[in-house]
Amino acid sequence: MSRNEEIAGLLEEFADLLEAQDVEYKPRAYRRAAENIRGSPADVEGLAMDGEAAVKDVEGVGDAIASKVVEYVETGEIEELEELRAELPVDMGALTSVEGVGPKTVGTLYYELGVETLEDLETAARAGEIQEVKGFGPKTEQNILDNIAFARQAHDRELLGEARPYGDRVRDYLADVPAAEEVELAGSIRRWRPTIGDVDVLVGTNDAEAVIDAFTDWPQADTIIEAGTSKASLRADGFQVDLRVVVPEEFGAALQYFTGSKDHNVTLRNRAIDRDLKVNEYGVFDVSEVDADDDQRAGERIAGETEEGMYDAVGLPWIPPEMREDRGEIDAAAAGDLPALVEEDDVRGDLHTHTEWSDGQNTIREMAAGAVERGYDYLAVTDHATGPGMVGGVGLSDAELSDQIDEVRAVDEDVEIDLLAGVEANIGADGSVSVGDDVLEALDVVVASPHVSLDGDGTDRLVTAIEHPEVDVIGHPTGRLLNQRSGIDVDVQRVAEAAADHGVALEINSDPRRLDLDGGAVKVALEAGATIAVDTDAHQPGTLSYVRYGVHTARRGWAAADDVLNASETAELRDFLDS
Ligand code: DGT
Ligand code: CA
Ligand code: CA
Ligand code: ZN
Repeated sequence: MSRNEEIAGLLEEFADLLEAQDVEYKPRAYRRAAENIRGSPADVEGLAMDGEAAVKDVEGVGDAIASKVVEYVETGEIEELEELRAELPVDMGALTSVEGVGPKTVGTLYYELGVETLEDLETAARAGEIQEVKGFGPKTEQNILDNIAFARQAHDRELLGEARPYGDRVRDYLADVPAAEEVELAGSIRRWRPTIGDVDVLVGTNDAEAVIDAFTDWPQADTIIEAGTSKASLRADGFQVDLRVVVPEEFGAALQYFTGSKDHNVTLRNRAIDRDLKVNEYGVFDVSEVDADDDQRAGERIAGETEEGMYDAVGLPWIPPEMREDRGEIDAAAAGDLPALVEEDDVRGDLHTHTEWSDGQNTIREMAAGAVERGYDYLAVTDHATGPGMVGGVGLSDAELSDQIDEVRAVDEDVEIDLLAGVEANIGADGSVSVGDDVLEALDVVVASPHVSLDGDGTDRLVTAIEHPEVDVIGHPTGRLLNQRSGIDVDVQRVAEAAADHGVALEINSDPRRLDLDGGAVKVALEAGATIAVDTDAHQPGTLSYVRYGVHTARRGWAAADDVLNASETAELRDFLDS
């Protein structure tokens, strides 16, 4: 598993701290390098082991940054960053999560008022100290106060897209510990919830001590929160990681229990009770002969080693973790109606991507190469159209879109996949679509997305866009940004019925900051007969890999491959787009 995300995060922290100290230019360079490392298909840790020159192959990475990446990979820290952290001991992540507070503000408030944490910030704002600082006023102070509550609640949970690569690394690390017989992630991260409270990991072993020792020795660990005989918790890079250790005979039971969700487990337990069985984290027990219930392991143990065995003991097939949200999955399993969920390999292309024609970072050709590398059959280029919500000249005019169609056709001649000419048009507050009809007609794919007026009820607006004869896909339908804004309210049932009627697909935007639609909405949409498109909204080839998060979100919505537009073959896709 690549450590690009982690390295990018460090460089971003570097940039923030430099910016807080009013350093010019450098922060921009660090951010650019971070973004390129994050999106790089190459394993930057591997490059670092080959030396600085290899790291400099990544675009935007010069001598200074390359040497820091190598230093980090070799020693586990960057001295200059450690010094900056000591000089500015602020909780940058928490403070900058307050809307309107950037790294510069954090620096100023630290040097002027000693603000280090969100609590300090709130105290200072309430005491009226912030409005006294040069460059601030009563209005800024009030804004900060208003935004603290939201930031505080938002900061409790990490994005799946940040936590999951981290979880995968903990799991891989523990899997290499000789005493560990089985290792699995559990909890919300195994269910692929869009946000994660903590990273739960479970190990089956006959030598708990060895596993816990190895865990607390994990080089990534910053603080050990607790270390007992059967569980341990630590903090690393702002994540809390909870380890539980069980004997192999009880691994399946513990995995089932600690995967949750709580509601799923309650429904499962009730089903067991109806059968004179008891389900808990130690196994499934036949308690028909047991009176008192104070021993958790009382009764005849009929399952516990595997998760399949746990479900089987209560008369059910194994239920995929993404479905375990108590949305009817236990009844469906009992009836033999579990869908065969879509898998990442079923996806044959991406229908929402950007290039440097709008705000993407790469050429059409480079994006196409990224899609070829993923083994796709097709890729739609859907740069932003100009219109409401597009600032700074990002969006393309109708004339530019026409030029782009020619360029897409030309590149299509040279590449192994089918390139589709598309656009991401803006859905106005009234449901209008921001591109001329003749251009829309000439395009293969029209994605229409809301980018402005992202509050209140947006159902009518989306339905109006769906009724537009040229629209094929509704992009990120609610416009939500996780931990930042909730987006428009949508009656998914109504929107999905309209989408089904008009042959329009509803997107799962796989960008970890969005995951929009979410799993619950996908389930409603599919039941109403709609088709889903799992798109990445990639702005560079590397983030085509976000499809992973979209596919698992689709699975949370019970989607099978034939519910997903871009799991279909090119001919079938074209039929959908043409009709
Ligand atoms: P999170 O961490 O907030 O994203 O959500 P989870 O689901 O990972 O919750 P967490 O870490 O508190 O616990 C992991 C799993 O363990 C949870 O999904 C179900 C199970 N579990 C934990 N505490 C309880 C409990 O008190 N009752 C039941 N039935 N299950 C529990
Ligand atoms: Ca958890
Ligand atoms: Ca936990
Ligand atoms: Zn978009």
